[in-house]
Amino acid sequence: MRIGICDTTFARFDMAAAAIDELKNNAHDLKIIRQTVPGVKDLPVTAKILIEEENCDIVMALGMPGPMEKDKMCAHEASTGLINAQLMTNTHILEVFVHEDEEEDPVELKKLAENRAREHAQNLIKMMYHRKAMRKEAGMGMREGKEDAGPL
Ligand code: RDL
Ligand code: RDL
Ligand code: RDL
Repeated sequence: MRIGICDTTFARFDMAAAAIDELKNNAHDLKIIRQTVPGVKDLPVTAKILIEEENCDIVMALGMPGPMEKDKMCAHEASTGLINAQLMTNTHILEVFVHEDEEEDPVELKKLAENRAREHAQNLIKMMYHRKAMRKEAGMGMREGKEDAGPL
């Protein structure tokens, strides 16, 4: 399995390192190809290159949208780009975004970023190696990085 990881220098925490650590702890036959770019709007083409030129089977795109209105616009544009890249390549790109204003306390924000990156990495493992494990979580109110909402 070839796994593409793209991340940004804009982010205030190295989410890719956490994701890669989690992937390596949970699967052995994987090769990681990592590309770092300035910001979230640079992620879609990077993910597409990882798929088409580096033959990645799946990609994680990690980024941290800032708190300003223009940052949220940027994040939405990046997200749309990531969805386009998935549709153009028929390949999953897991969007791992942590909005800087999800937590006020920097210590909590760091924890959230680390946990969200790790939990999306676990999702990737389930999607690529253990489809039945993901099926078992259908409708269970799963979240990444914070407590699960849980089923109704
Ligand atoms: O292509 C170069 C930049 O335009 C690109 O890297 C942008 O994603 C950078 N960027 C912004 O210009 C901005 O206004 C980012 C944010 N906000 C942001 O909140 N998070 C980012 N990049 O990762
Ligand atoms: O690609 C991995 C995730 O980015 C993707 O599964 C998202 O759809 C997850 N997601 C959010 O990131 C979010 O902020 C979801 C919601 N909100 C939501 O309200 N409902 C979802 N997913 O099903
Ligand atoms: O229900 C509370 C949160 O799930 C909700 O506020 C989400 O929108 C938070 N969130 C993001 O803002 C985001 O960019 C989530 C993700 N990404 C995500 O990938 N997974 C989440 N929440 O569970």
